[in-house]
Amino acid sequence: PVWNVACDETGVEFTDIIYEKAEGEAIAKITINRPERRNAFRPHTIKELIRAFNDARDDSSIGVIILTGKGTKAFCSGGDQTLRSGDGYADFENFGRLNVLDLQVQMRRLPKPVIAMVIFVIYTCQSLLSSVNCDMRMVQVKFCVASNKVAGYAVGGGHVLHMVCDLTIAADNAVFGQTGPKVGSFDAGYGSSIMSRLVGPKKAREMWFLARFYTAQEAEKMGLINTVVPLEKLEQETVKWCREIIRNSPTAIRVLKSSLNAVDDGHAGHQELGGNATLIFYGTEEVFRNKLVQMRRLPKPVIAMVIFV
Ligand code: 2NE
Repeated sequence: PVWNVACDETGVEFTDIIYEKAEGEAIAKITINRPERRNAFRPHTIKELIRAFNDARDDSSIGVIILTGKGTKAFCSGGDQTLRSGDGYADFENFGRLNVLDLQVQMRRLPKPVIAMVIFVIYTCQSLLSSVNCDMRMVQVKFCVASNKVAGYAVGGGHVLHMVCDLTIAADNAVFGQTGPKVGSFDAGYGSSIMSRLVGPKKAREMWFLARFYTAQEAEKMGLINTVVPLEKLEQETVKWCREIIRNSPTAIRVLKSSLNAVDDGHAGHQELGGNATLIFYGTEEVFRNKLVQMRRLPKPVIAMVIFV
């Protein structure tokens, strides 16, 4: 696709992420843009991610959202460890409040599929690229594979983000794992419960207690991700999955997503599923008839006065 840079209703430019929409297609792409920190997120990054996901949710022309990381090395390496203090994570515009759990909830409840793309490599060695007269992407990929050093890390809180996504498509250089217990942190929320659902309780214990890293092939085998594709095919394959999803009924997908989550999400899951039922009900002729009857029964205007005490 042709990706056009997008913004949200605030019009304020993004700094920590790149937000794009595919021209003429129902796909949005959100890229964490802090490659110098292996795409670690700070509070400001999370605020921008929340803004972009909100926009993609409200834009009725968007049916599916890709989440990925910028650069050669990582999808996301979790919370920015340089910003940690006794107050949590704090950056220039914040006291210690990372809000990443809010982002996870938002992604989980978003009525459109979110696909983690781990990771799209753009090698930025300009001299190498300009010196060779052939397909740039192939040059990038061959160089990275030959160097045998590149790995698309989805680790720590970045690993949790991919788990919260509905689907994960990984390049064959991707690496997955939790690092929290090594660096004095943990995610005992979705980071534990969703993982246990995905890979089973024993494997989840292994992942958290030992804090090892796993290859894309191992991750696929344990059900942590959906598929592994060669690096050079990653975006192509991810877009192919997006197009297949978009061809199907958005309402069916919306209700299925909330239904697949409902059993794990308790009251909140029930509420999400129930909200979808109401939405569908509002489109029925039965509601229209009720509204007419109700309006006819009201002889005088009724004014609600709501008092905040
Ligand atoms: C990701 C990984 C394995 C990559 O290793 P490598 O060897 O490819 O890169 P390197 O040299 O470690 O990192 C390159 C630069 O990125 C910074 C590094 O400090 C380094 O900076 P310079 O020395 O070049 O200045 N960097 C990497 N990850 C960072 C991070 N998360 N925060 C700040 N700077 C980071 C390797 O870098 C790694 O293991 N990174 C740390 C992963 C980690 O422990 N993340 C936090 C887990 S806790 C969490 O995310 C969390 C949670 O548990 C609960 C709630 C919210 C968040």
